[in-house]
Amino acid sequence: MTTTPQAVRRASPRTRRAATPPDPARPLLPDAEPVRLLDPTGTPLPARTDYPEPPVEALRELYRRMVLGRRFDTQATALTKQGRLAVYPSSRGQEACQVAAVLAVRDTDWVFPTYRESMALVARGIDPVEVLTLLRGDWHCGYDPTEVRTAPQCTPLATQCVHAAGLAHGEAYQGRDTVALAFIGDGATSEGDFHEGINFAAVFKAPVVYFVQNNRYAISVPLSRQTAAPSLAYKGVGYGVPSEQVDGNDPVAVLAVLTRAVAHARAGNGPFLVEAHTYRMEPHTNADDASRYRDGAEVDAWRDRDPLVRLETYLRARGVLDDAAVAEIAEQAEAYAADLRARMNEQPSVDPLSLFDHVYAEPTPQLVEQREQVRAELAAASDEDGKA
Ligand SMILES: Cc1ncc(C[n+]2csc(CCOP(=O)(O)OP(=O)(O)O)c2C)c(N)n1
Ligand SMILES: [Mg+2]
Repeated sequence: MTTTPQAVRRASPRTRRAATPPDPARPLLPDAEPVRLLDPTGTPLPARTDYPEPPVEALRELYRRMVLGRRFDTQATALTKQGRLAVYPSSRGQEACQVAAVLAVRDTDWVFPTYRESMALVARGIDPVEVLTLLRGDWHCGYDPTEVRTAPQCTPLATQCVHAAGLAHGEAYQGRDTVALAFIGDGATSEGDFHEGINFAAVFKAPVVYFVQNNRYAISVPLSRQTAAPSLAYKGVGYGVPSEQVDGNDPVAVLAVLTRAVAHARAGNGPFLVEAHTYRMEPHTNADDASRYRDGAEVDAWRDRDPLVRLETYLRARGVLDDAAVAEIAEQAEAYAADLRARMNEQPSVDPLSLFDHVYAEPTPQLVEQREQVRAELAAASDEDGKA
């Protein structure tokens, strides 16, 4: 018997449902709720098979680096008040994101930070004085990016998204399994470079994890004026990129979600987008007055969701962190801050001619000429000083 069009129309609801093709966008969409493994009091939530809890040793190391990171952040803010740093964008409150991100990748992977990520860079093991060189205004970048496989901190918003796509594509092209992790702010997802970067990475299946720290503000612009999307993670679907949302103040969940995102990229499945919901506790930088655009009650509500307290409570309850360990880590953090203070008090010696280094692999004739002009002016000034 042949099936007539009428017979198809009369088919049972079950048959009709079976005939509907699966929605190809569905697997790309994030869960409607951010992934969370600890509640705000540090109590574990039911285990999830899709996001297994990271090993306890990784969580203890996460805690240690978060404590060091927060101490570094407080010290850097103090250095701006002492005139030792030109500017500092604090990431206090974002410790879970900053530290879990660098723990989720290998030393051989590449990280693409913004100006906000100083804490992530020290958590990656880069010398804190080298991290602060840019913010002291001494040089473009204090560390050797190729040595530590970390791009210079990007101030032009979202440009790192295309750099990460290009690097990841190049590494894959040469047969290496390097992953690139690009940090992005909520505001930067409105920039063209974010969209161009993620589209390129998707088309060429470049192994990039785009990690959006949605800290609710782009300087004074709140999220509600930034996007009409249900969440920033939904920006992946239009490019064919799977995504997930995570509670950015739950350190265990951030590490679990990023670990899976990195594995997805490394396995050759292309980019992955993660949005972490978090909050910047301090002003945009030390030069900003946040009380002009957000009220104290909002800040207080987020103070109660402190990621460091949440992880400490959990690890203590599990019996894998005690008073002695907490005191020892606090002592390490004090020593770290004291060393940073002492070294930042030393007057930096910067060769003005180094301004021309590394602009291009081969300097242009104009740069060679300008370098010679500066050299001659400096020599003349030093002769004048000698005569005086
Ligand atoms: C292309 C570009 N436009 C504007 C700016 C000025 N600017 C610096 S930081 C910032 C806000 C960025 O907010 P967000 O992406 O949410 O990152 P956050 O500072 O919150 O970490 C703006 C507009 C810039 N640096 N680059
Ligand atoms: Mg922001």
